[in-house]
Amino acid sequence: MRVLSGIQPTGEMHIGNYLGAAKQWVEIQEKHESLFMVADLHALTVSQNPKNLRKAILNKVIELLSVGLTPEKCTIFIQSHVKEHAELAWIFNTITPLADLQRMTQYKEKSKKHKKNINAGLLTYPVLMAADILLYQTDIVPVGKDQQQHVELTRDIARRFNLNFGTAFKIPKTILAKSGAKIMSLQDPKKKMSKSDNPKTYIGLFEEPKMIRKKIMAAVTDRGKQIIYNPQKKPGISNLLTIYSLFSGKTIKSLEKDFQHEKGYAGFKKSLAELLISSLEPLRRKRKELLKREVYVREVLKQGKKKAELIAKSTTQDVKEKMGLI
Ligand code: ATP
Ligand code: LTN
Repeated sequence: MRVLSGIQPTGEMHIGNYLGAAKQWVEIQEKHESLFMVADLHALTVSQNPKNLRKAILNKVIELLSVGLTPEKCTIFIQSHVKEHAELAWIFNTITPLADLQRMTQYKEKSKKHKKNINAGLLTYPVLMAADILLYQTDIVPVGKDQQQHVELTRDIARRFNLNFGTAFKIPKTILAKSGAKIMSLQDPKKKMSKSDNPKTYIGLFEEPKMIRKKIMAAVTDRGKQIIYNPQKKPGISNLLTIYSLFSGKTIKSLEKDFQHEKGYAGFKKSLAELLISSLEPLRRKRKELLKREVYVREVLKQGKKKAELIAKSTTQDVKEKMGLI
């Protein structure tokens, strides 16, 4: 089984990204041949400041290494370092109906949000994502719910190519995180935690202990005093219980029991803040260390590019031959 996933070099990773995506990636690299990439070409579909982007790309690689991806167990690379992504995306553009792209939810949402920059790349974003996935003959794509529609489109593109020109691609499947697929905002537990929101609404993975305490103590909770899981009636405390459970490995039922004699939320929140601080401490330490090792990080990327390129070149060669390019 081969696995591939990607993350854009935007914003700072938070506990939602970790519990919903990155934590699974760390487990997957133990079991399957895995490739993880920083989708820098995708990030260009909204306007970027070149100086900031340059920093953000390396930062994202450092974050991925800090959460536990390791070059001994998986391939870590930058999308634009492997030219075949852009090449195959062009080819896929010619077999993708415009109407399929126009009905994508992310395209509709982003073109509303970035009214002054509705560029062609925003529309063809999923075609590039299809190239990312299909280049590597990927079996499994672990992503959050928001990206599922793009993987469906990828499957359509693969089937269409195979039918018209002969079988060149595997048909990939999505896997979603079982629990933690949707961690909610600390300030509005009806909304998902999101890195483009106000920093008060999320806990960054590398945040200082003082800030973690402050944000958890200020998290919006519900009426009443009991620590009970009920997402409808008590969305705030339920979200905090989910986070507690995923970081401690304890079930929500046993946490309810542990805290049944509490006379308010303060004790529970304090305990959660300390749990987060100690769980995130190794990640924070690893990141600090990696920030001083740019040569190593660049070497990881060089090796990643080499490994990825080998597979990407062989697929592209086959595709070109099948299409009649000489
Ligand atoms: P943005 O705020 O810029 O939309 P984001 O926080 O939603 O960013 P992405 O970079 O789009 O994060 O997503 C990276 C991965 O994390 C994706 O697989 C996505 O599904 C997952 N993810 C994002 N937010 C959450 C969340 N609140 N809970 C669980 N998983 C999440
Ligand atoms: N669109 C994804 C990032 C991404 C990706 C991919 C994920 C780019 N290419 C290929 C899986 C497979 C996002 O915004 N989270």
